[in-house]
Amino acid sequence: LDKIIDQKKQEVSEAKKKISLTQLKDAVVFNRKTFSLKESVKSGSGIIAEFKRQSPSKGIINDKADVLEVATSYQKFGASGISILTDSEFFGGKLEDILKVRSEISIPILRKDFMIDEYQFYEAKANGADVILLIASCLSQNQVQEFTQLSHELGLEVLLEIHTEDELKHFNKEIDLVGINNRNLKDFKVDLQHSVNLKNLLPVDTLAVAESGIYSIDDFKFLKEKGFDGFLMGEYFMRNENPGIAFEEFIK
Ligand code: IGP
Repeated sequence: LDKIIDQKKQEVSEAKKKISLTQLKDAVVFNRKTFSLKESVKSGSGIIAEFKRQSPSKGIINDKADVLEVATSYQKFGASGISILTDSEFFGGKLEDILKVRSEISIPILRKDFMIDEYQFYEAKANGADVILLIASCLSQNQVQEFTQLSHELGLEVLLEIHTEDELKHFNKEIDLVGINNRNLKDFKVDLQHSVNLKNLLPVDTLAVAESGIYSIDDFKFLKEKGFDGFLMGEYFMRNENPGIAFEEFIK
């Protein structure tokens, strides 16, 4: 994780040299009205389907699928939102993937990345994201608060990712959705029951998203029964040559 953060800091400082904040604010997309993930999770399947080419723990997952094709199918078959990895170094993603699909779909898009600098929130907005991820284990409580405020000023919603009881202190009532990562980012182990226990420590009206390691209908049903509102799923769909069809099969 430290390695990722270091790399990210470097990337952000490079990006700042190439594109100024003013340029980001001048982007056509910057002033668009965003879609609400909160609303769509409440009213739909709750599944946030992810587009992810590779990851540090799994290596290459799918380097052939086309982001536009996949995103279009995810929407068509009933996803509540789409998560797009934009980290290039470790996940093989790019910001332009969001921009590319933005005008073609009308469900919220989560920019899935390691957010550590204000600049990235402007980037997210300028490229068509609706929601951003804040990972508690990468940020101080103060940063979470400041970044949440900035996100809201920009019209972006916030998904706060936690994994431990200790990280509950990063929660505040301004946060739109809380993601509980079933996967420990340090050793990559998946434990669904651990997530259920954590969820039960949150205020009852919190919109809770179960993240990662959902590999079967049974996993999904279990988490739904335990009261999760949202389900962030990537690998299960992306492993297939055609992730959109895999999603269709799963949801019917
Ligand atoms: C999806 P999975 O196991 O379905 O592919 O997981 C998503 O939860 C995972 O990609 C993720 C992630 C993250 C990736 C959750 N939190 C933080 C990068 C950074």
